[in-house]
Parts: sequence; C-alpha cells; structure tokens
Amino acid sequence: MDSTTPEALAGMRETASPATLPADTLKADILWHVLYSLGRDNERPDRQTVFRALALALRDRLVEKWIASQRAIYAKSSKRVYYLSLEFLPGPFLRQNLIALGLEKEARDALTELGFTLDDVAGEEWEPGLGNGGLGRLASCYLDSMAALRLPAYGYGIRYAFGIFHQLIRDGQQVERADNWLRGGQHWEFERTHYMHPVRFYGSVREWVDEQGRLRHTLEGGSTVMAMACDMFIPGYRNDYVLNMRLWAAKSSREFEFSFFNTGDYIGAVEKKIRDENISMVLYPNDEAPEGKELRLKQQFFLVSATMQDIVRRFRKKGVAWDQFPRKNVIHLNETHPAVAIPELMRLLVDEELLPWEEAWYICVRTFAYTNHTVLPEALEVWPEELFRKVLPRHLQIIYEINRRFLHDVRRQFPHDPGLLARVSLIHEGEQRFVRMSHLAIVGSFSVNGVSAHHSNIIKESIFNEFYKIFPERFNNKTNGITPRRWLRQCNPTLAWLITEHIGTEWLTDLEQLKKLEPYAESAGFQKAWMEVRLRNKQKLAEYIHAKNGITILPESLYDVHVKRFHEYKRQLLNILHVITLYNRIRRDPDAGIVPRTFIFGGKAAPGYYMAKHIIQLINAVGYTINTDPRVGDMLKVVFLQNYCVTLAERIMPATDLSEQISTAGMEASGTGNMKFALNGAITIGTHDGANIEMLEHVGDENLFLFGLLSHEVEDLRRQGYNPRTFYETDSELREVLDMISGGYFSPGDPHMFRDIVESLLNHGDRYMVLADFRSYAYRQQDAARAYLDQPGWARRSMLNTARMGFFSSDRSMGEYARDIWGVEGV
Ligand code: Z57
Repeated sequence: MDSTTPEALAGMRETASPATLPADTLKADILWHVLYSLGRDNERPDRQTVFRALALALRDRLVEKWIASQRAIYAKSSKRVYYLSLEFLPGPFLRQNLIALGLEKEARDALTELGFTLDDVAGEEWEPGLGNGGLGRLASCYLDSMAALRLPAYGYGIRYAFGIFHQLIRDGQQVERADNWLRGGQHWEFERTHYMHPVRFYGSVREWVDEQGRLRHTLEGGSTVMAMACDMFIPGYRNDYVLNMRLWAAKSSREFEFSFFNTGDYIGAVEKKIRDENISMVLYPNDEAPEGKELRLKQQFFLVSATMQDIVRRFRKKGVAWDQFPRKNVIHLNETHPAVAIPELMRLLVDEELLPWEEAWYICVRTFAYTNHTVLPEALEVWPEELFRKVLPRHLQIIYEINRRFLHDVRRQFPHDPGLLARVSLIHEGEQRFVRMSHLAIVGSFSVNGVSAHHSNIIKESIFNEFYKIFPERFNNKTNGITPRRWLRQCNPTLAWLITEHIGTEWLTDLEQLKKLEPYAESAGFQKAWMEVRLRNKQKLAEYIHAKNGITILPESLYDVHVKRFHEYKRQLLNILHVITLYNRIRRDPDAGIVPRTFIFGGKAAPGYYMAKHIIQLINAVGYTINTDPRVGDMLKVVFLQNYCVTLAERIMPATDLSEQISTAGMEASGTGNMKFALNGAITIGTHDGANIEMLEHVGDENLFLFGLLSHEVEDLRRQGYNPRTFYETDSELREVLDMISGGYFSPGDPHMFRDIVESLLNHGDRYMVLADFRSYAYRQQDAARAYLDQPGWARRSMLNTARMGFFSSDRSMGEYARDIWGVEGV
C-alpha cells in the first residue's frame, strides 16, 4: 500500500497510541504533519515544509514528556525554581532535540527516505535570537542542564516579535536588519491563546482606611495589557524529562472589551491595540549599557507581573499558608533586569493578601536569589525616579519603604559611618534621583552570586563591598558553565565520536569523565586522529568563509578567532593592532611570518555604540588591505564573519586553534565563549580575567597563553595616573601601527576615517589599557605561533584543553545552584 495516502497515514496515527509513539513512525509523522498541520501536498514536500513537519513531530513527543514531568513535580510537591531572564538565546532546536530524544538516527533515516539530508533540513531553521550575548546564552545552557538534572524548574522570559537584529556588513560597516523570526511560523512552541494574565501600568495610588482600621493602597486608573503564554520545551538529555521556557507575548486587553471596537473610531481603536502589543515587540540590543527607556521598564514589569501571577496561582493550588512560600518557591533573578519582582511580591503580599509588612518582607528575602554578571559601572542598571513613578507608582512607594527600613537597620549596625547610608541607599540622590536596581536586588535576596571566582571576589572587595559587610552570608560564587550537549556533542559530532570511541558516552552527563582522555595525550595515533578531525572542521569553515566572504584561506593556517559582542573592554582593537604588527613585519621581510595565520572576527555592536561600530569598520578596512596585498599571500588573512549568533558559533568553535579572550583584567565577569572554544580543543590566549583564571588552574599554564596586567595592576596603574603616550613613544612597532591608522593607511579615500580610534587611545586616556598590554600580548602571540609549528605539541595541548574542561559543564554549575542556593533536588 502507498504509505503517503492520507488514509494510510491517518490509519498509522490511530494505531500508534500517543504515549507510545515508536520512533519508526517518524517518517509517517512527518508526512502526517505536512498534510494535516501544514496543509501541504505530502507527495513531494519541500525542504522548509519537511523541517516544519519534523519539528511538529518532535513537539508531539516533547509535549507528552513535559506533561509527565509536570505531573511528577506536582506529585512530589517539590520546591519550584523560577529562573527569570529578560533574555534567552536557545539557538536552533532541531539537532538539540533530536539528540536529547535519542532520535538522531531515526530522523536521518526518515529524511533520507524523503530525499533529504539532516544537514539540509537543519539548515532551514531560523534561531530565536531572544538575547544579546553571554547572559542570554548562559540562561539557555542553564535550562539545558536543569532539564538534564531533572530539576523542578521553569524558565520565564519575553517572546519578542523581533529578536537581536540581523547584522550585515556593507562597505565594511555594520548594518542592522530586523529579525522577523516569527515569520517562519511557530513550530516549536505552544501559543496559549486562552491563557492570559492582566498586567497593569501607570495610574495613581489611592490610600484609604478599611473597616478594620488598616491603611490600604489601591492602584486606580492606569492601563492594562494582557500577557499571553507561549511555551517552548527543553528536553533533558535522554532522561524523558522536559522543562518549559514560558515566554510572554503582549496582547491588547481592549480587544476583550465588547465596546472597544464599537466606539465609532475604529482605526483609532486598532492603533491603541497595536500600541499595547508593542511591549513585547523588540529586544533591546544593548549589552552591558542599558538604555533607560520607558518601554524597557515596561518590558521588565510585564515579565515580572505575568510570571508572579503564574507562580502565585501554582502556589495557591497547594492550599498552604503564605509563610510556606519560600519553602515551596525560589525565584532567581538573572541580572537586575527582573528585580522589580521584589517590590511586586511585596505588593501582592501587603496590598492584596493583607500580610503585615514584616511578615511579607520575611517571605520576600527568603524567596529571591540574584546573579550579578558585570562590574562595568555603565552596565549597573538605574532608573530615573520620575520615570519609575509614572510607570509603577505603587512599586516606587514600596521601594521607598524597603529603603527606609533598610537604612534604619544599617544606621544601627554602623552608627559611626555617616556617608555609608547614601552609598548603600536604594536611591541615588543627586540633581536627579535614580532607583539603583542592584541595591534593590541585594537587599531583597538571600543570595547574591558572581559568575566566576575572580568576579565574585571583585564584587565582595570593591563594587558591593559595603553590602558584603552588611550581609556577608549572602555573597557567594557560582562559576559559569556551558552545556556539553550543544557545545561538543552537537556542534562537533566528529570529535564527540572520537572521544566516545575511547572513553564511552558518560562524558555527556558527567563532563569530568573527559579526564580519561589524558592518557591518550602522548599517543601519536590518537594525536593524529585528533588533528585530522580538527583539520576537517577547519576545511568546512574555510568552505563557509569562501562562500560567504569570497576569501580563500588555508585550512592548515593557524585559525586565530575573536568572536563575541563588540565592546571596548573586550579589546578587539588590541587584536587588530597586533594583526597590523604582523602585517608590517611581513611587509618588511616576507620571511618574517612564523606561521600562516587566519584571523577571524565576528560579533555585533549595539546600534548606538559609535566606537564599537567604528572598530568593526577598522577591522574590515585592515582586512581589505591585507587580503589584497600580494606581498602577504597566504601568510595572513583577515576575515570578518557577519551576524555572529549561536548558529554561527556552532560552526566556528570546532574549527578554532587559538581563542582570543583578551578583556582588560577585571572587566569580563566570566566569559563563556572561552569555555566553548577550549572544550573543542582550542588553546586560549587571554588575560587574567573572569573564568580564564580558573581555566588556567584546570588546564595548566603550559596549555594556555596568559598575558597582560592583573586586575589589581590595572587599578594601581589607573590610580597612579596612566599615561598611554609613554607606550607610544617607547615602542616603535606600536607607534608605526597607530601612525598608519591615523594617517589613513587603511582608508586611503578618507585619511581621517579612523583618527578618533587612535585619539581615544592616545589623548582620551585609553580607558581599557590597550597600549599597556600591547607588548605583552605581541610576545605571547609569538609564543603561540612557535607552539603551532610543533604540531604534535599543539595536538597534546589541544587534547589536554578538552580533557580538562570537565569543571566548566553547566551541569556542575546547576548542581551547585541547586544544592547551595535553591535547596532543590532532581525529581
Ligand atoms: C551580558 O552578556 C553579560 C553581563 C551583563 O551584565 C549583561 Br547586561 C550582559 C555577560 C558578561 O559580560 C560575561 O562575562 C558573562 O560570562 C555572561 O554575562 C554570563 O554570565
């Protein structure tokens, strides 16, 4: 019988009960969805249609396991973890879900029968870019690990209609294009069109006294928007456990009012509806330099208010008293972005549940935990008091009351430090007043953690030192991690296979098992196999670069890769200064190059960040000059890959030799790209910053190239008065490079084009100490090049990097959070 007829397919569905769908029906399920869910002819479905149908077939399997997981959590009456984040960067789901469900082979077979390859079909997926960079990606690695560990957890965020912009490079400059990711249709999610919560903004607070003589606060007026739940599923690795990431989308409440469209002003009514739905329209593309816009504050409260309603609804089902709330719930704040959850819980408890303030506060401070991800002063979130009062008048009052009581306690604890109160106050007082969100988060949480050992120490010793003195027991470290399922198994299947052949599969859920590779580090045979896999990965990336940029690169060259958001503290500028240095050496002496190198850059700049965009432009200009200079030939190539995102990272990580992690010491809280590269066998060149320091401790200093000032040296130098010009004057190679840039060598049509970059270094203080670290960086780069000449030595270092990355699994991080902060166990 022809199995593609609708009758045959429908018959097959009926005979397979949903709870026991055998994997060999995957092909039938795909064809079933092509016809019944997508409304297409299933005789010759196209690639995009097959992708969508496969996604739907997998969603069927995910939802079954999710329901079962939810029942298990409910039955055990577990304490629940709520992970609140304004950003998630899950990356493409297809391969990840296939691996977790153990359906990769079945999918390949089914697709082959349909005339496709998994690579082709996976290429149809458009990743949800609902985050900017490290912070959002970390949240997604953590969900993967929470699912692997069977934690009773939920991710909560916003379903932006437009994610992080799509970056194009046009004439060497960044151009932003809207990321209309929903256009492709929502094959992975369930839109709960009947599951909504009202969220209220603006209005004014009315104070009144009730019959029992209690002072009450009621919000009057204002406007209401509905939050619609959209669920996406995160499967645990082969454990039948599935978590959900619930993303809220804004829907106008007005369309639920019968009279709304009947007012005579039909078009005006539609306009109002669209304005309401704007709240979840677009992700703010600013990483570590928040834009203090009203819409952004509304987004934060939108997430918080809808999520708190969900949490309270689930808690109420238990039928226990409010004082049990912290035993049953922990709410984790990913950065301060969702910190208004603290006054929101206070409002619910005090204004609506009529609990006394002290009791409510006792519940609050036992419920919240906060992760800080940055010490950059410009990244610490503050909101103008006026704006806060306008959007969230009752919450501002509550923050003032929290502050009054907090300062009262501080005054009693430290009576002899009058300046202290102003420094720790939740309100910054000056010409204008600001609400300090980090102070709110610290005062309202039982746990405050940094994201690497180094960063957590900086928090305690400098930026939050005074809070550390007030609440020493709250501060702790949880070093970041990455999921080995995506960042090795999925993105580097050939290396994963080589590893598994030698040490089995346990490493997938216990990354410390990679230690078992260490004995192979000296084996010539294994080294050869290792380097062959790496070379094939590098060939594939070379093909991609050729297709995208039209540049031919040597797969045997040293791939020196710097991919991450563009920010001055990450010092892509230092890297390109070194590239120009090598160029000059080759120009002077064609035999000067030690080893052929390919420099690969990628990353987005915030659209309003002038200097970051300018540095992107400089890199592209330098690349053009070098790549077209016949004297250089194969010795040096510079590539800028546009639109760095999770999908592109998955191509790059397995093909990298040298990983650039060169932030100014003290400024990168952790970094997670550093871990992804090393897990795939790249060697790091980096500063004493963030998690680099812990990576050094694990891999050993022969296997990692560290350079540059230490963070206390950066501070000392700054205090003593740092003069970047002395480096310019005393280092002739550096001087030549800077003179070329400011003299228009890379911008012959417009010699002044890059002058302000050099100005920022020489005449505006070089805030990120690029010049101070230049020479030590150049030396270390030379060490790296020499090391690369010794290929067996490089192979050994590469393998030892992989073998010693076990600690940096996000399973380890999540295990620590679960045990030390949340007090939860696997279901
Ligand atoms: C962001 O991506 C990070 C910190 C922030 O405060 C914001 Br806003 C965005 C990054 C840090 O820069 C990285 O060092 C860190 O690895 C990452 O967050 C995850 O913790």
